[in-house]
Amino acid sequence: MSYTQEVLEVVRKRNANEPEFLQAVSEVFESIEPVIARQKKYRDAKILERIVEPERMVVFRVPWQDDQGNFQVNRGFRIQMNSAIGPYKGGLRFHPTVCASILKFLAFEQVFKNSLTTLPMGGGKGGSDFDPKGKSDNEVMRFCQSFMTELFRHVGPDTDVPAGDIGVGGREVGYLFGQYKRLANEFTGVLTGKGLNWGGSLIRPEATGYGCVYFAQEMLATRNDGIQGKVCTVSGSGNAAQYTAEKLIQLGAKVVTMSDSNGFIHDADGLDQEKLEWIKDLKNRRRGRIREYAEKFKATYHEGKRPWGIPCDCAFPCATQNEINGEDAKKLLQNGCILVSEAANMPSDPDAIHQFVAKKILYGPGKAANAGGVATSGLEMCQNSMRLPWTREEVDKRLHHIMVTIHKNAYNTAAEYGQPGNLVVGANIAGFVKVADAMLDQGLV
Ligand code: NDP
Ligand code: 2IT
Repeated sequence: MSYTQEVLEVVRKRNANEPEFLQAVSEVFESIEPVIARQKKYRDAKILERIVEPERMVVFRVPWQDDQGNFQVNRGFRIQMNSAIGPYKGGLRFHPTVCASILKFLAFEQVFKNSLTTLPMGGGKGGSDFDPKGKSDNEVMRFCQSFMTELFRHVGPDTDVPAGDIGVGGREVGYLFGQYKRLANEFTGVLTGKGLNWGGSLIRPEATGYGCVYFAQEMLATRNDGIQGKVCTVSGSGNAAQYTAEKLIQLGAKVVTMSDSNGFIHDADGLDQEKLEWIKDLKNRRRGRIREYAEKFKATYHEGKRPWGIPCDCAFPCATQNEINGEDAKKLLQNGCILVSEAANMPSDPDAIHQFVAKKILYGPGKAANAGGVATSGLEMCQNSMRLPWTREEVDKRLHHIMVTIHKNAYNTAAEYGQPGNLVVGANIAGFVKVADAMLDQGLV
């Protein structure tokens, strides 16, 4: 049994009830096998055993009061996974499914993703099983204040810098920041994704989606192809999905689907900026359901279904983990899909990934393709430290350059390890080596 497999066995035993975490670890370990085989130093220093163990996990009670005056209790988490190359950095997710397994998988992915961005950021993730759906702004505010009342002692601009993820957007970051500021008596860049009037960076809201499309352009360029005119399916209708669709529309692609957890809409004519603005208002302000799109525009609504059966050239999963399974992958491939660029984290399950890699389509795994979000968070931290804001053009130019660099790094690393075009292997190896070498440099940490 190889060293990688030995450690994986131990990880499986120790975390038997954490399927998402085990899925993420298995994928990375499978990819880095050739590096581990070549380099005895990682085994000698037990780097794999260390890298799967969070440096620290904080779990806490979040008591709050709803609008009726009833007491409510949720569970809060922060996983501080790895600080070898910088302060812990990663989003907060508020969703009823949040648990240790999901946050550990996200924190683990974040370590390698942040390493790929070229910026000095370690990996972390946090959140709560709180469900913001159907809650009033006041309820969300009270929840966020209670959440930060505990979290504030564990975070800081040089320690751990959270941001948004599912269920955490500008509104939540605002309430969290306000409470941090009261408790710490400091105005610092402790969170990213802040409002533009109080330390936020231009392009941060757009960055995950725009970056994912820039990554897709880089993949297409390796085959002398471009995004213009491509029929694209997008899942989700939140932050990542909205700005993936926006950049695709700007570049002349045809976006034919969007979804939420209840179903998807199919607009065969394609979305334009006006229809997209309507969706932004629906989701960000009115907080309605995607079904309403089909009542307003000429489109069909498919309750309880995902959009992967709709024929497309390119697919952009922008909702959640494991939203593309083996069956979905088969449909996509049968319908002639040539590219999958992941704005979501781990949206393709292992069966789907193996099919995409085997068929040699252009496949951009989340930790590379969606790294533009956290990279622009890194740019927000940089602007906060300088106390100087950059223009929209400046941030967008840097984001674009970072996505080109991530693609080049993953592409070249895959070729170096004898698997040309396999960006799963390329991204995992490139992300891993930088962190592992930093851990070696820093001794037994
Ligand atoms: P949002 O909360 O803004 O939007 C999430 C979208 O995904 C909503 O349309 C939501 O539908 C849908 N969704 C959530 N859970 C499920 C589910 N279990 N099944 C089906 N649909 C679901 O979150 P983001 O757009 O920020 O996040 C989307 C993905 O992008 C996540 O995987 C996240 O980790 C990833 N990501 C986000 C980044 C960021 O900066 N925000 C950066 C990098 C990655 P509904 O409203 O019905 O719940
Ligand atoms: O998954 C992710 O990279 C994010 N949710 C963004 C994290 C961040 O710190 O901007």
